[in-house]
Amino acid sequence: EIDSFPEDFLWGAASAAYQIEGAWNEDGKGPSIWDEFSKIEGKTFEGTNGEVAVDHYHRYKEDISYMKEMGLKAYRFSVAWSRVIPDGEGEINEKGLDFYENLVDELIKNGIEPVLTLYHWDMPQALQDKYGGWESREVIPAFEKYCEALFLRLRDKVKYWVTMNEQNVFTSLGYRWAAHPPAVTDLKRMYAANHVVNLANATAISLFHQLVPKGLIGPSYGYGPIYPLTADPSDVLAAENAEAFNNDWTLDVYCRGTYPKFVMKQLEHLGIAPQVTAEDSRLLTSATPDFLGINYYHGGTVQQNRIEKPENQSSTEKNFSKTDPYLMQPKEEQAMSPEVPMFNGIENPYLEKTKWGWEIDPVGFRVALRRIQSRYDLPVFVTENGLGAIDVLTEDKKIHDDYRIDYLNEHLVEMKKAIADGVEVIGYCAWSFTDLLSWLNGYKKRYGFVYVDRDEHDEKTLERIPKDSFYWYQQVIKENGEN
Ligand code: BGP
Repeated sequence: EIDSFPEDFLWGAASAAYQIEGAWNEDGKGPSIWDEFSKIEGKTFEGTNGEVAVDHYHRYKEDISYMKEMGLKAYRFSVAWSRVIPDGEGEINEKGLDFYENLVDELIKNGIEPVLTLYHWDMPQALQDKYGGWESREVIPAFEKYCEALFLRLRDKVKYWVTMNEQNVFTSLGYRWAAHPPAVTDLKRMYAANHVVNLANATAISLFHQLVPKGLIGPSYGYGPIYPLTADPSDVLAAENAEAFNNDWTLDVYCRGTYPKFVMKQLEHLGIAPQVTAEDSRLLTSATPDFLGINYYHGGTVQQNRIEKPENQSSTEKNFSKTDPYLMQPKEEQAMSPEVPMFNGIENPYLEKTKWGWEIDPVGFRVALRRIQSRYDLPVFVTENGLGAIDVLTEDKKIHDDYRIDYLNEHLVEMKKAIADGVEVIGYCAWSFTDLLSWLNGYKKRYGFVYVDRDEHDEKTLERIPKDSFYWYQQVIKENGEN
């Protein structure tokens, strides 16, 4: 039947190391940029951090027992680089590798397919200090060594691998909005870092294809389709421009090995383009992902820019407001942005928003999947999608999160339509399995199917309590999405 989910569809849920593990300095783990960043006053929500997080490091067996109860087919997690190589490039810490092998064994024992993310934003602090992190090509061999250690240890057990999580988001939050480490506002450095991440991604994929021929690997990209505000051709052009800057800029490199010419020309004109050598181009075109991971939360809407370019632009640091990572929304104060004359982010009058101002747009999910299929023709793995909300525990210890069920259900309906449209989707990982640390919103903004009893600064009992959505998703999986 054309409009069903495939038999072996991977119904999953996702997480990331810093957001769940805790045990930040145990068993030889080195500090990551997030361990350090969260100590800087005023940087994270109420100064909250991941030192304990939801203590998954010590409770992974309990967490997996809930996954089994739910009937989960796949679980996406990330490896903390500084657990495996504490200073990022030196000695391998066997205890770090052991933890992830034990986790993988426990998943497999319970019939759950592990999906392993190599980089979910927690660069070893030592590499940030020594080389400037992703800004420097020196981190590429370090990343390769780290990947090799994991490929060799886990290649017989893990089939699905993700290289980079949302490079568009971590580079723009790190270098454009100064909201994530290294917390600067410098577009030249942002584009330089993007290029190095692309090279590291391609290096990891090449090595993987040599060492793990039976496995599948790809990056996870935070994708949101761009809409024009009106049918005014200038707004339509603005949307094309925004799509090129926001999405093609990264996805073309992943899937075709080339940067979009239009964006490159603009960056060259402004003197902020990355340096791409002939050897870089050879590497980028030679390493193609096996699938494209997509994290979908929402897209964005733009209109032609109506802001006059200010005279005497200055490149001095501006007080940028924290903004939505999924859409580069050039504002007046962003005088140095190449996007300023080309498009202007604007509210979509047709869409409702979450408490955190994220648009709720299930149809956009179908649009996203279709666009990816037609532009890149690669299988898609939905590696994140979910609703952040304030969940209230009732007196009898229940969470009635019907809002989350509605949100997820609407997205599944659209995903199913996209599959019927001809998009090859191999799996869907809801964000997230348990509640966990939201990078900038602490433990207030919850996403999990399983509630975790803790507050910003009070670890309380860390008890796990399945929410209503847990039982709903259990049923979805049981019926293979045919509800
Ligand atoms: C994605 C990240 C996840 C997760 C999610 C929700 O960008 O890959 O790690 O955090 O967004 O974001 P937030 O916690 O900011 O609501």
